[in-house]
Amino acid sequence: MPASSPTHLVLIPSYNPGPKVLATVRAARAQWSPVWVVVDGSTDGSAESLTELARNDPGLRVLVLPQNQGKGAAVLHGITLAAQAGFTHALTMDSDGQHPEQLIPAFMAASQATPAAMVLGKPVFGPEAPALRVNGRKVSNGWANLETLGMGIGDSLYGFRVYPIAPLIQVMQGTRFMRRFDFDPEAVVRLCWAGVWPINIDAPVRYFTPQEGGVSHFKYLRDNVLLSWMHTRLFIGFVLRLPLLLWRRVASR
Ligand SMILES: Nc1nc2c(ncn2[C@@H]2O[C@H](COP(=O)(O)OP(=O)(O)O)[C@@H](O)[C@H]2O)c(=O)[nH]1
Ligand SMILES: [Mg+2]
Repeated sequence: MPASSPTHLVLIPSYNPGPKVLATVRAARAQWSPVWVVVDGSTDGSAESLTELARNDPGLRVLVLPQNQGKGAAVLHGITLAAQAGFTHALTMDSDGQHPEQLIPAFMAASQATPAAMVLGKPVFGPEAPALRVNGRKVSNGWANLETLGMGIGDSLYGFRVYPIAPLIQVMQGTRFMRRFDFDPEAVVRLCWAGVWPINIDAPVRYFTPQEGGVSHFKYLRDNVLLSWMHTRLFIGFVLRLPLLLWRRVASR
């Protein structure tokens, strides 16, 4: 029996996820109830197959956005409805089989023990992980730790994490960014600024070849331009908040 919670749900944003989506959602459901999937304007028939799966499973809810809006927008759609339904925390994970669904209970337990914090997955890469993705994130992590004055972000990009919903909605309502691939790093930095401290837990990440059913919508040039622009505006935000961050640093000693 999967663990079930009235406060913590699993939220899976999904955009043309490839052949692993049904197995991924089933594996998440085997660990947790409820699981919600936000189908983000997918054109691959996954909305239909997931809706069919949910028909016989009261622990699974499928929300369908008619047009693609981006990962952050899909998460915002899900957490807004989740908050209305009384949930306080959401574990986000990808729909393409890359994330360790067996760790859902441990991440939820960490969040339940410290509800004011966010619980961040710290990726443990296998030998198959592309060097470009492994090394590229070091740049984003360096910036994120500078922008938060070393509040302890283990990884800025990994989407396997538990967010407290109310501060995340508040942070997202305050900006028109964070709607696409800039969601994960901007969310951790802005939540740190809002006083939500990170807890880091190691979590393996899997990379699949296209033959194994691996799909990625990460576009190296487009998304790195998006991330560079994101860190530029976060750096400006950091400079403006420097007195607050320094004061908090001193006060926490
Ligand atoms: N890239 C992208 N992912 C989206 C979008 N909407 C939802 N997602 C989901 O966000 C997650 C991460 O996307 P993915 O392409 O796997 O990125 P990668 O794992 O970093 O290569 C997956 O679960 C996607 O299905 C979108 O518009 N673009
Ligand atoms: Mg992926």
